[in-house]
Amino acid sequence: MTKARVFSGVQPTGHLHIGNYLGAIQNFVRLQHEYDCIFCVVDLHAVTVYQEPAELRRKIREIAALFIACGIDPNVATLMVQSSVSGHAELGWLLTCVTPLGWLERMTQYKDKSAKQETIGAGLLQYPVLMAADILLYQSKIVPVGDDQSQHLELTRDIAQSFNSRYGDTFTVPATKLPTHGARVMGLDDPEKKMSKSATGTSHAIGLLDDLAQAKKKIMRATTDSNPAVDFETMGPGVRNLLGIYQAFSGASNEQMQNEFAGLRYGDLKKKVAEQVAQSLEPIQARYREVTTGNLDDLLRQGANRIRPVAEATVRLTKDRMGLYT
Ligand code: ATP
Ligand code: LTN
Repeated sequence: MTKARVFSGVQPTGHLHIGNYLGAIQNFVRLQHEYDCIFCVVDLHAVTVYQEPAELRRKIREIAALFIACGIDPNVATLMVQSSVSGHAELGWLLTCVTPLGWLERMTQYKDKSAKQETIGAGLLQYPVLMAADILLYQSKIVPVGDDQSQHLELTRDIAQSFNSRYGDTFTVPATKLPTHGARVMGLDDPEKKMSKSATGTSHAIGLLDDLAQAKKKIMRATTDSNPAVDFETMGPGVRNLLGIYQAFSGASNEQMQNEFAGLRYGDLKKKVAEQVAQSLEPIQARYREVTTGNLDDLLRQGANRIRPVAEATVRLTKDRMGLYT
């Protein structure tokens, strides 16, 4: 029996942090043996805001190397860069033409990102249609992402269903796969805000490649609340976030969390979280240093070559359904 397809993408912007790992990449690693997985560095999404060209190229390789360092086996899953398969952009256009503008204007990520910019590129509005194209291009069934992407996944399903009902069955309607713990890791300095690559605070995020002593210090400085010790009934968002990070990295059950942390003073809670994070990041950083750039380019090219025929078949089918010239 053929395995169901999984697709997900990560943008080559900024440094990957533990939110990206716990929200998405940890699930990539878990799913790779059970499904036919494609993990993609989505560089076409990155250029919806200006990227310095040489830096962008460096970042693309950094993300691909981190995928491998986190445990994705390029002999098992397909690793690729979005812009090396032209079907992403092509299907993106075809789907743009069946997407009402109002659906895109409602997207909260668009509203947040456009509010921060003086001039807004049209690509920022179209961004979720390109994401839908990424997913639908490979007839993906499952899309592992963090919770911030749930709205974009709903839109993807709406676009697929609306195309299917207008032109006949064409696309698989995909399901969102969130992790049980770590679906929304919050900023250490401000637990009301999602941990983000683009935030500027020095103690906001823990990068996967952060110096481990620095990473521990950031956790020791994390915002908590005015209680002295962990109380599962009354804890605020900062404490909940630290416990969530611990549970997502360690895989501890709710009962184990209760036993280990109930009544623990915040200083000791932070020490345990800091140790757990350092212990989990250490092997990732060691593997990252072993991944070589030369091989990486070959792997990414092979990944794209292997999967391109699937993309071409979907674009051909879509064009055919729409009455375009194939
Ligand atoms: P930014 O962190 O700047 O908002 P992004 O979310 O746009 O970046 P990506 O690198 O493309 O960036 O995200 C990769 C994956 O990481 C996505 O599946 C996303 O849902 C997930 N993710 C991002 N931030 C978090 C977070 N704080 N907690 C859990 N998952 C996250
Ligand atoms: N929009 C996502 C990145 C992304 C993606 C995708 C995720 C682009 N295409 C396809 C899953 C499937 C983000 O900003 N995190």
